[in-house]
Amino acid sequence: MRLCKSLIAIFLALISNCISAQDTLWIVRGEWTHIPDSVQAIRFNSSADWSGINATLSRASDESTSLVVVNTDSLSHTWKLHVDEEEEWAIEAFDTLTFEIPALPIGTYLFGLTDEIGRVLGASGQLQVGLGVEFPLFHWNLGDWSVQRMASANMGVPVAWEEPYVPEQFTINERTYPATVDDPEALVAMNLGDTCWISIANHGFMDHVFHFHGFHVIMVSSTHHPERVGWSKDTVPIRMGEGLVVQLVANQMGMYPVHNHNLIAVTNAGFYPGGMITQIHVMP
Ligand SMILES: [Cu+2]
Repeated sequence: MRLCKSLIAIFLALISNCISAQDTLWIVRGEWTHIPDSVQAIRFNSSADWSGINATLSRASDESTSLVVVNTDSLSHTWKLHVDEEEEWAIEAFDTLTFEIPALPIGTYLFGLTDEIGRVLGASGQLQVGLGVEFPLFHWNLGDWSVQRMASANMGVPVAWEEPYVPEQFTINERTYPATVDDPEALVAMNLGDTCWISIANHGFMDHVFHFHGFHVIMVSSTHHPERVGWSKDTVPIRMGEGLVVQLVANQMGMYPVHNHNLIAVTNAGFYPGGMITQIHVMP
């Protein structure tokens, strides 16, 4: 009887594991209304339904897995998982393809469309490998946006990459402050004495740097600066295209801001406060 119960428990655990692992991503186009100027955007979504928020993939470490990508857009795209070999894949309009995700060590990696429209319209998410197992996990996908450049790229106008880039929106998980603190993935809420990991990916077109108030974080992994693993810092640069993981120990109570140290990036179209600000809440 007991054996039977444990077999049922294992079976249920297997089923729930299958359900929770995101095996399919949909390339979806829609109107992005999370920033004040609503604009046409493209996302990697976790279902065929449009969401302005890019999906997150989660995989165990050191295990190769597969991923199905469904392109619901009327344009063909190319996409890439930004790991060592930098292999680029093409997917035709309305096509469905299966790809292999290689075995990877613990860390945060970026994936996203690489064709000009797909990239500028913001289809880019993070692959979390071996995270959320030991400690609770939060994640921040960083983005910077020129709405005018998005609108003209969407009309097929080639991007003038050599011209000055003046983004006016700065997002964490495709939201600007104060909406960032309504996002349970971006707001770091913890109990005193607990430890969490934060998985950060810079999908934007410029480098960013985050300042933590009240805490130093420890670098757990970094795609661009592996030599910094183990460093304890209160200010963390995240290079364009970088994925990194930091560990935060809630050793004091209270509410603390975390923000981009570049002051233009803490505004919404020039108005402060906005952009890349979130908070750490430590409760008793
Ligand atoms: Cu600060």
